[in-house]
Amino acid sequence: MTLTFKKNLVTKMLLCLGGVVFLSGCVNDQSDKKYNDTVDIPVNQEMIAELTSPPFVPTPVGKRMAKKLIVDLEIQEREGEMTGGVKYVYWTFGGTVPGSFIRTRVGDEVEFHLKNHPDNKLPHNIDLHAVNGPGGGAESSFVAPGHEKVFSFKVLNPGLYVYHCATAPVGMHIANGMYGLILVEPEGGLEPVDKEYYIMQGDFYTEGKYGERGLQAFDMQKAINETPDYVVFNGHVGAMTGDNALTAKVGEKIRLFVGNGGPGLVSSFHVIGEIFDKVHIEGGSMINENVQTTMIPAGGAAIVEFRVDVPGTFILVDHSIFRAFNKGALAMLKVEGEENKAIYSGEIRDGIYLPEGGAIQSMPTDGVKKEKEEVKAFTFEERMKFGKDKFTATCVACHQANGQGIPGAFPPLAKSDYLNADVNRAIDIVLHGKTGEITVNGKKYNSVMTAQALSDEDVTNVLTYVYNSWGNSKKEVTPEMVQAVRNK
Ligand code: HEC
Ligand SMILES: [Cu+2]
Repeated sequence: MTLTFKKNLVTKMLLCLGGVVFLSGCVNDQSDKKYNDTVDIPVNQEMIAELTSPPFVPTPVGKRMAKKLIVDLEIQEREGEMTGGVKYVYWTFGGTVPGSFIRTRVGDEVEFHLKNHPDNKLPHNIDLHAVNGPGGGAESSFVAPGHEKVFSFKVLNPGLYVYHCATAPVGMHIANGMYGLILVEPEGGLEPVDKEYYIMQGDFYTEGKYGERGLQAFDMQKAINETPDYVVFNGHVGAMTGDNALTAKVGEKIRLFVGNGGPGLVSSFHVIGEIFDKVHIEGGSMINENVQTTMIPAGGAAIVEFRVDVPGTFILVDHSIFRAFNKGALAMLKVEGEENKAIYSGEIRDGIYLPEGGAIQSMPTDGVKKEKEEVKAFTFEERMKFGKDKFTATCVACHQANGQGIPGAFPPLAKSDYLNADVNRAIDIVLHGKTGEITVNGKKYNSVMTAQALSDEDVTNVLTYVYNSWGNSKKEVTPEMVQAVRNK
């Protein structure tokens, strides 16, 4: 890495000598010097990075020297609750949305270990906006389920940065929750404060409308149209309200690390009843003061700081206000302590801003599946019903809710000539997965379908459902047919 930088420098010097003076680098020795100092900060010791789940952040770097920092991040695809009775399959960095918070300092050399849990269905990768390198690490970190990738980078620029998955279809991976924040503190650390929290906004696109119960599939068309059903802080409605509200005491200095994963919307971040004393605009080095609302772009961040002067419940919102009261973009900061009538004489009652049906929910953290005895289908109707459930749980992430697939990435199952031509081949694909080029309805696909760990009964049901839906050839698959292919 150091070598490449040296080479860039040489090139730059040659350009300067050649009389190309419009390059600011030629006249600005100061910034070059600072840059080289950062690149050359030595790292002698190794340290395992502390990673935290939102809304918490790791210990500040303080005065510590630059180190080799080992980051161990596991990708988990897991079902969670968007709001009361509404289930969603989240794709996560570290089991939460947003993903684990990573805290570094300038000069650290990060050795990144990205692990894709063997129970996952899809390959993923990571693009960290704090990286100087192709794809922000994405090109070196593409990892299949059951594998681990390692790459490393030198932390050069201080600031608050977004990281996200950049695997095709990129928008879909981000929409399912694959984003988080990495903080790069300057030498000597950020100024100490009393409380720090981690908040990240995201928009979600579901088949059903807001509050519609049951497991909700991702809706690609709504995502393309940028019309989310949910806009939330920290992955689901009510992640930081009621008993899960953020807390502080009167007189404390609060620092919020606020990110926006998108994928679609820009956030107008605002705390009702507070003024930001300081905002690190866009997470960079410029500081603005006395700010009411700060813009956080999709794929961007901001650090906001304020002192809480009086007790009460302060509501954090995206000030595109229907998102707050009708789509979930609302959190609470509860401040306890002495009243100060000189600053504010009045009363804010807890809970008045809760949107209808905004019950407090948390994402399950155990990830343990209950073993149930398999219920066998006796009739065609039962096969269709069980098959539909299995399809929704297993195939829908790639082939989509109506089997339409995603152009260029996942082939359609609806009216698929490839599917309808050969039932044994379809059984084989579901049992063993598929790679290599295939042509479906005149379009070429060359990708990977991972083997699905399904029983003969499951395969029978899911393929019966697929063959008898969306204009397909209405074949009925039997367990005997599946068994024959399995034993081949
Ligand atoms: C991880 C994403 C993924 C999941 C989950 C998945 N598939 Fe696939 N599927 C693919 C990809 C990618 C291909 C194309 C493979 C290739 O290019 O060789 C494919 C191909 C197929 C094909 C043949 C092509 C066609 O369109 O007719 C069938 C049939 C199929 N899948 C059925 C299923 C069924 C049924 C399930 C659920 C039990 C499922 N798949 C789950 C990604 C997936
Ligand atoms: Cu991903």
